[in-house]
Amino acid sequence: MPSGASAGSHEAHELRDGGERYEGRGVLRAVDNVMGPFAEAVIGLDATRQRDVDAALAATDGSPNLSRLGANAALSISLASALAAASAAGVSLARHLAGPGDLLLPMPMFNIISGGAHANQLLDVQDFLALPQGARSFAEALEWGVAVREAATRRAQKAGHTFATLVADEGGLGLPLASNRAALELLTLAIQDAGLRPGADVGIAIDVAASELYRDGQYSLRSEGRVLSSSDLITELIGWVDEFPILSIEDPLDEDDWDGWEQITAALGEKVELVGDDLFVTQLNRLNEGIARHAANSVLVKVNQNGLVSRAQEVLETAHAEGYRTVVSARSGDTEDVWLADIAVGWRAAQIKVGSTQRSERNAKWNRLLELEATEATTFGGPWNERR
Ligand code: 2PG
Ligand code: MG
Repeated sequence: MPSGASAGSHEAHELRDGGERYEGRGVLRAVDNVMGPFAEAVIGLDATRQRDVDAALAATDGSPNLSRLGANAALSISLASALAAASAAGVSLARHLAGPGDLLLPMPMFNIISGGAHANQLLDVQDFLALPQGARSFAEALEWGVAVREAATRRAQKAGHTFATLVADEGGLGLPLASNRAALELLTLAIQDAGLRPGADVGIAIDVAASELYRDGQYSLRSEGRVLSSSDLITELIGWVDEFPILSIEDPLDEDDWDGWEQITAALGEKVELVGDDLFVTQLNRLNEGIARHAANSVLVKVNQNGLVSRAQEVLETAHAEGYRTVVSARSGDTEDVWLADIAVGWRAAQIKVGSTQRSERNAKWNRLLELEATEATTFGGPWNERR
């Protein structure tokens, strides 16, 4: 099961063993819960009835956030059920999830430079991503993503970062740059170096992961030695949007700074995608609150934040029905499993983010998307393609 280093505090509960083994991160208790109470609850159920399987898991746990038996334990069975149903029908997981509907290949977002919890806080902003807004197919988008990633390495090395071949948790470059703006500059130049036009072929997305910067009502940009109020941070981000080809900002503010979220949505929501990750944590009640308050215009969907496949799907479908965009996402701790790619395609998410074009747990998912493009009847889409 995936696991995040910069997890939101409202996520479903991930059960770890504690103690000394694996520095407390073992999952033997979660495995016991899979083999014991959860197995008892689902053996004999029809795997094609995902909602029934998930309802049985939720009832067996009995807590609102799967904190008794573990969301990681529950999700392993919930996903296994979807995979079993697809396998029994002899179709891909993407096709099983879509039913008779169309398969949509999502617009990928490639992590190029990493900061925050994924790169020992070298920079405050966690992800600087390339978004190949002008690509006409997933295969072309992937080529462009790789080209930008490679160009960024060369540019960083030329600027004196000898160790720019070493990678952060999601395969991006971890660089001790002077400021967050310096990372935006480097990424813009790397897009050019790759022979692509910033803001036309490839734009920029960032994940501020601002909950990690928030203490006592203030945001601290430690790499720049600055402490900002919520409205100062909004002004700062508006400045970045004016200066750089930024199309998407994830978690610009803390997970409970609802007022700040309302303000930034009013200021930028018409021109920039504002994605709630820690804000919504793939939970329907939090998404509904965001919709009611006009906070954000897009939701990050991570199935392990919820713990149940059908409930994560309900969040994505509610977002689509309410005009919010969707970005399906891997975690910083992830495996070479590829079901996430099928989920994004089967659920018709607009975008997907699984890290960089380095590290096998990242490339496994990009490769699966290539495979789906080659073997299934799909269309490649995303908000930016439709706008062109
Ligand atoms: C995020 C994710 C993936 P983590 O914040 O969006 O980049 O990170 O899995 O550490 O929460
Ligand atoms: Mg995030």
